[in-house]
Amino acid sequence: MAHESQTDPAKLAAARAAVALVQNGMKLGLGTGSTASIMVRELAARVRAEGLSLRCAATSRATCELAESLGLSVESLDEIGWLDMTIDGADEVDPDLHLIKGGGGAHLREKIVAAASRRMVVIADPGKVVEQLGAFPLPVEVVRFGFEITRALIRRALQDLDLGDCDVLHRLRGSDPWVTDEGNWIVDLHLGCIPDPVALARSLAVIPGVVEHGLFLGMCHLAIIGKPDGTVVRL
Ligand code: ABF
Repeated sequence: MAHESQTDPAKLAAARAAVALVQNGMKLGLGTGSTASIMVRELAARVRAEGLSLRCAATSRATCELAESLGLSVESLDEIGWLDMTIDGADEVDPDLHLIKGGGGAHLREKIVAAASRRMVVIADPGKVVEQLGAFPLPVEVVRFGFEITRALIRRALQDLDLGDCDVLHRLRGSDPWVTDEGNWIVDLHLGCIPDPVALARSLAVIPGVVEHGLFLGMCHLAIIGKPDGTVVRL
């Protein structure tokens, strides 16, 4: 277990501010990643201290294991149903609260959980705040069957949007390759910038082998950005 002294103070500040929004009886979605892990630890501490009764759904096996190890009750999303709030990290947050997620490879479950939530709260450090999305490689989860065809279709979609046509722009994650919780592979799109996230999201969504991309558009209701001095900014 990470101790507070080892924890990034900006991530801790964001996590604490989000956990302060949790109320007794809530149904909660638990995100994935290092910031979300800090949040899960803070949440578990609050539950222990205040005896809160919560029902939680996790966005990854890793988060599920962490939450259960800390004594939180984790159920499947279908057992719980609609959620009051999800608290999750992000790789990039733009001024419209559009996000890139999936650096941790969990964006498929993260998006399903976010879609099931009345409110999605993103917690992040200041390095995640950008003017325009795209410096962080955009993760796209793809099924293994027909992978090369799917990759060619992704490449064509990028060409059509003038987002480049070089193979190096879309790399299969991992040499093995890396496998998601749902048994799929991930292609990371190294685009540099995404001038029109809505158009790109639409183009990727209609490719048959694409399961889900890491653009979260119009899903985030509040971003809490922690600062190293322990304060937060709400976007
Ligand atoms: C998840 O974890 C992801 O969608 C995102 O890729 C990542 C952010 O991780 P961290 O908080 O470790 O930067 O939320």
